[in-house]
Amino acid sequence: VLSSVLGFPRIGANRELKKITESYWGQKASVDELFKVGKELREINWKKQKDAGVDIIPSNDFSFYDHILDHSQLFNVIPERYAKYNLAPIDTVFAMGRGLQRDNVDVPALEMVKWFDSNYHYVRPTFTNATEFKLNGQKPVDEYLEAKALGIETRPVLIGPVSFLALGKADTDSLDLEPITLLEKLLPVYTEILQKLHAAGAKTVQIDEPVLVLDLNEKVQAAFKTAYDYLAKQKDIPEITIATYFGDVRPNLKAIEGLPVAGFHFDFVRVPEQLEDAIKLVGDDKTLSVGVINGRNIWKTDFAKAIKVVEQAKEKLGDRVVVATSSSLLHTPVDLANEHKLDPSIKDWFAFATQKLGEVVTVAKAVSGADVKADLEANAASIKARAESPITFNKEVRDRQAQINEEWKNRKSAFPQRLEAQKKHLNLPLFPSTTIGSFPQTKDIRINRNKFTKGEITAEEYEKFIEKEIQDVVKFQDEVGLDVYVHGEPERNDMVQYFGERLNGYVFTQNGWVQSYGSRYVRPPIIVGDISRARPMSVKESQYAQSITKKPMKGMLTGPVTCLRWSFPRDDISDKDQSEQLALALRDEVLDLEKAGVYVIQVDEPAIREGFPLRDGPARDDYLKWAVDSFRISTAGVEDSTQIHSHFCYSDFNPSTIVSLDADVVSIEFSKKNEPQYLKDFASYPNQIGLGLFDIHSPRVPPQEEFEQRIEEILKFIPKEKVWINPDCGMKTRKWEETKKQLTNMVKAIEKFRN
Ligand code: THG
Ligand code: ZN
Repeated sequence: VLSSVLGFPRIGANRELKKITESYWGQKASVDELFKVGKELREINWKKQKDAGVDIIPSNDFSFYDHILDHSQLFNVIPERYAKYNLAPIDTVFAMGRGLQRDNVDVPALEMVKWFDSNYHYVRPTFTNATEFKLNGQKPVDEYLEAKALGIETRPVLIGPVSFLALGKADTDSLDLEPITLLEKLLPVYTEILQKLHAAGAKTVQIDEPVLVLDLNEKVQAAFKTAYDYLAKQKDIPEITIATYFGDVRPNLKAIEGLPVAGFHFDFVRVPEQLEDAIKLVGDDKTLSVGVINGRNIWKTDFAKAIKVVEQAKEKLGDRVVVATSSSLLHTPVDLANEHKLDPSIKDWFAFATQKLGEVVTVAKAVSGADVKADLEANAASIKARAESPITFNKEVRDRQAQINEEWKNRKSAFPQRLEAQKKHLNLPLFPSTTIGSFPQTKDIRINRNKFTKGEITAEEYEKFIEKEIQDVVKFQDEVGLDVYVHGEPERNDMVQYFGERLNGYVFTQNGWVQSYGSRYVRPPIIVGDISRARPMSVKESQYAQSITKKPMKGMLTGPVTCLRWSFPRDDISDKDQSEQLALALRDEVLDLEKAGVYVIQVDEPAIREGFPLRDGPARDDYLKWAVDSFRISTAGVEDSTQIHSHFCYSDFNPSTIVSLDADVVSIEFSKKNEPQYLKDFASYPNQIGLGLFDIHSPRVPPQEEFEQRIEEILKFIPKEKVWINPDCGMKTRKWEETKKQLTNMVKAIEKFRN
């Protein structure tokens, strides 16, 4: 039985990819240096997999920014506003991914959205009526040959034609276009790239069709047959394995039954129940790739369980079974060997991407009858030690959870009464302006944080430094003329990591980076046990910030669902229970902030949408119930006159979910939403709302008139008393210079409307 990996993290064990791309963007590294590092990373990853004994090793899983964006570039899905500059291919990719404003170039980024229910973001393929598919270059072939030159045979990975179209959208100038209708025009380009791969020597390819785990309309369902029947008729192409992951394919089985392909890959970590149907689907001639090593978490695989699943498949399919990671390992940190501070007994519970390579191979060996007894025994001991560890359980926390009732979830009064109390208390102008929380994380901030972490400066010195930063941020907001201030979060690394580091029940890595988008990575903290708050986590900084200004200072917290989603959660208790534990800890924090004189408190829940079950059904209602409850438990304890804000980004949000949170003010990412419907959907939002006015991912500075146009557009749909003025998201990834210009133009644009 062969072992297979669907994709490996491309960022490098020491974030080499981030460093070189950011140098390149800053014009400190040449394109040759950029490509050289890319090549080195690919080589390291392939060799690592080869050395681990992996049989089927992926290629074309590398990307300098985003692998879906690479396909847009490869197939010439490049809107004219980028194409017209005739930039080098890699610069076109970066311009589409992050926007570009330089000399005579001025173009915003394409929309970026969540990759299924993960914390990875892809750049949405954006089609126009003028889209003409053709091959631009041959990245998959080049990378295949590169591996081959190293003596490593790989299986190239492509996003499938149906998913590529279905995950994309129509551009503003072509809103009537349904991307899936472009299928027939797209397929010849797939033939071409597949023939080139074949000519280069590739015998098989992995074609990802992850949309198979979503609810699909009839047109998209029908597209599978069209696409794969067509490809089967083409001469001289590699054998195709269709890969799905993150969910349940069963509702779409009809769409893929009998497709003329060599095999399928299913995720049996997420949905073990689909095994029987998967076995039927592959019939008596196809291969089933059995995803049993979790590509989305950091826990050691329970070998006994995994082997059982594979054995079941093997019983029916014999040699036509492959042992695989459930998905690409893109979503896991690179290597546990780089962690030197974890308690060894806890470290023993983890497997990162590199360790998971070994796991795939071991499971494949075990089901092939090789002697891996020692490995299996060691694994069983780790699994047992974790299950029996006392650090996973806290009786006080469980008792408090048992006490939660409806009262904990409801504010004292309904919104209209709260609004009156807040008007008196906060005295804000029409169109109040604010920012989402973070301000630029400068080099100076990072240097001082590092020094403090390493003990090179004292806690007092660090505190002084943070206070100085807060003073600067307050002064900056005075100058720009904002209404509700933030302290800028200079003391925080990541909004989830920061709180994780202050809560019991969590552990952290030193180097456990995972790509979130482009060159931006996160280091998710790991929940290992019941969660509780030892002491206030954010009060000191917010209280200090409020003490130096008369303007209302907004306290900034990360909501329970987002803390959960952006951590590596436990798999031994439910998400609901973990979220509730976080909610209780945050409730205490919210009340402590209020006690400290902070009367505007933002509890961000940008990840609430990403946890939404991928398919329609009762699981969604279940999820919404506990997710909304968790938010309400954290926020509902405050007085009417205290204003609760929340913030959402990175997804298409359903207004009804947001309504049920009952926050007084919500801010929502909006600047790249060009669909008028999205605005209409929020028109009836009952409380106050700020639709983000500019894209904070881009250094681009929209002129004042552009802000005025956006506001005017919004005012056509939303009554003026409800409208707040704010950016799309926090500004921590921007530079001060850009931030100043962007916010100044934003605030200036308000004048016209106030007058
Ligand atoms: N934190 C976490 N997940 C997230 C976000 C976040 N997912 C969605 C969205 N925000 C993704 N956006 C970002 C934005 C910035 C950064 C990461 C994800 C970022 N990372 C720093 C970097 O790569 O340089 C490192 C942060 C650190 O020092 O810890 O800036 O905000 N969890
Ligand atoms: Zn945001």
